[in-house]
Amino acid sequence: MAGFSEQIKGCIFNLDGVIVDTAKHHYTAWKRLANQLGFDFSIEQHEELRGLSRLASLEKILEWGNVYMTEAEKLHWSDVKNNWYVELISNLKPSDVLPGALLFLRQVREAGLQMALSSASRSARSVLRSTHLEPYFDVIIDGYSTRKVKPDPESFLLAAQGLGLRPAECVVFEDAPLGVWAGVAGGFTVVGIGQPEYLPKAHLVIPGFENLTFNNLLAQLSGTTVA
Ligand code: GL1
Repeated sequence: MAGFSEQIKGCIFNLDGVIVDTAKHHYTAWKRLANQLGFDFSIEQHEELRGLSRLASLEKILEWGNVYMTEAEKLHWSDVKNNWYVELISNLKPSDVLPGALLFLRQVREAGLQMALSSASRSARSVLRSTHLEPYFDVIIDGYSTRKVKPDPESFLLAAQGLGLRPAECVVFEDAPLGVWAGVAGGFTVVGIGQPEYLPKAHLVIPGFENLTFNNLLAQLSGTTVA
C-alpha cells in the first residue's frame, strides 16, 4: 500500500510473550493454583487466557474446574497466584528479553517512531525495570490503567491516545488471539507474533523479532491490505 510507511508513527507492544519470556511463568503459577484447587489445566487452555487480566483469568480457570468462589475468595487466590508469579520473575534479567526484541525496539526508536507498551499485567512495570527496557517506552499501559479486558481495544486505544496518535498511525504487536482481535477492533494494523493458524485475524504474522529489521517489517506490511 503506497504511503503506508509514512502513515505509521508509532508502535504498541504487548509484553508477556512478545518482548519478554514471561508467559511461561504466568502458566506455571496458574497451573499451581488449579492443582491446589484439585484440578489441572493444559498449556492449550492457557492460550485462551493470554491477554486476560488476573481476575478474568482466575474466573475462566474456576469455570474450567467447576469451582465456585465468593468475591473475597477470588481476591485471596488472585493474590496467592500473584505471589507465586512474582517469586518466579524475581530473577528476571535483560537476557530474558526475547531474541531480537531489543534490537527491534532500538530500530523503531532510531526510525523516530514513538513506542508504547500495552499489557494487562499489573507487573508490567516491574518486568520492564528488571529487563532494563523501561526507557524505551513513551507510554506504559498496564493492568492498573484499564477497566476493560481484551478483546476490548481499551488498552491499545489508551496507548495510542497517550502517544497522541490515531489507531491508523500505529502498529500493534501481539501474541495472543484476544489481543489481536482487540487491535483489529480498535482500527490498528496488527502484527501477530506466533503461528498463523492461531492468529488468523492479524494483518501479518511473524514468528518473532529475531532477524527482523524494522524496514523489512514495513515492506511486508506495505504488501498487505491494512487500514
Ligand atoms: C495478568 C494475568 C496473566 C496474564 C497477564 C497479561 O497478569 O494474571 O496471566 O494474562 O495479565 O499478559 P498480572 O497477574 O501480572 O496482572
